[in-house]
Amino acid sequence: MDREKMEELKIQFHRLLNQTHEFVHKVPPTQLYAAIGAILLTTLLLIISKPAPSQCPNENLVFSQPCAKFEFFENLSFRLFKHRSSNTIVLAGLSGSGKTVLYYQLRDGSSHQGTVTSMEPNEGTFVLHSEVTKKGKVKPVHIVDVPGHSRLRPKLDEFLPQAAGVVFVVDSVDFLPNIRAASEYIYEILTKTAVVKKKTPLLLLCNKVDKVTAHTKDFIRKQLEKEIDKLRASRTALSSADITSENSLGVSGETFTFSQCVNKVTVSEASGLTGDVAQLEQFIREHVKHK
Ligand SMILES: Nc1nc2c(ncn2[C@@H]2O[C@H](COP(=O)(O)OP(=O)(O)OP(=O)(O)O)[C@@H](O)[C@H]2O)c(=O)[nH]1
Ligand SMILES: [Mg+2]
Repeated sequence: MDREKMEELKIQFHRLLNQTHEFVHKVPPTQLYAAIGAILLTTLLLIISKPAPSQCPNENLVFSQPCAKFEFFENLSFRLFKHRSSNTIVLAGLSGSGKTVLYYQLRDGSSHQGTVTSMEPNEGTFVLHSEVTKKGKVKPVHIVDVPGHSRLRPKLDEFLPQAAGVVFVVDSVDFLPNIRAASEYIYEILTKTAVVKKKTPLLLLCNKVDKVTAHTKDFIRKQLEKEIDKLRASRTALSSADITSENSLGVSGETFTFSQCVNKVTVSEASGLTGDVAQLEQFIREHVKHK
């Protein structure tokens, strides 16, 4: 009885094989190769889509070999099949506002006191220092610290299109003498097409609050709004002059407030020097979600 069943199965199998053979011969070879290629690629991507947890420990250097390999294929698969959510946060602001100190606080949990004016963007992909001991899936963040020197600011354009968020660092102590320059820089960022189109969220981070002479974040916000309003009026009047913005700002006929921006603008405080960066980390995690 069993033998009979085996024979029957064999016959059915051969029939199926013949049918497949016939079908394959009917299909044009190009279509066949494309189908095989698609199957192989999908299988490959499925196999490598996630590393074993042991391959990606919560370490600062995510470019250890297995993770680098994983990142490469992850990038590839996301680019091919879906829009990859960005993990880039850009730190911008005037020279001396404290961007590099904040960068080190986020990365190492220390201020690396005595930083000098940066001549190159500081860039790295790492697990935030405060999250290193966290268990589970902690997503590394790509932080870019763009120097405030006016000659290096065009570097910002390289990073803005891929930014999940922009942090504009303000020196809360030396705020008033630099208000014009800070407002011009913020105006420039808020009118960039890359920011307007993608509605990139902006955090105005009032830094150096450890100093008693630091201005409050509400004062800083209001003063910046007033200054940007003046700037907007003069820019509109001079629209045919060389200072042209990529996009207009706010609502015409109304006094400028950050709430009029197409992107979300929030204000919070920090002290890079003393490691008070909780509000900055909150902003980062709001826009670079864990996996
Ligand atoms: N009191 C105080 N000083 C700070 C704080 N953060 C930075 N500083 C000081 O401010 C100065 C400038 O800090 P940096 O981080 O180098 O400034 P930056 O924004 O990177 O400047 P550029 O590279 O020129 O664009 C340094 O002397 C820091 O020690 C802070 O939170 N509190
Ligand atoms: Mg710097």
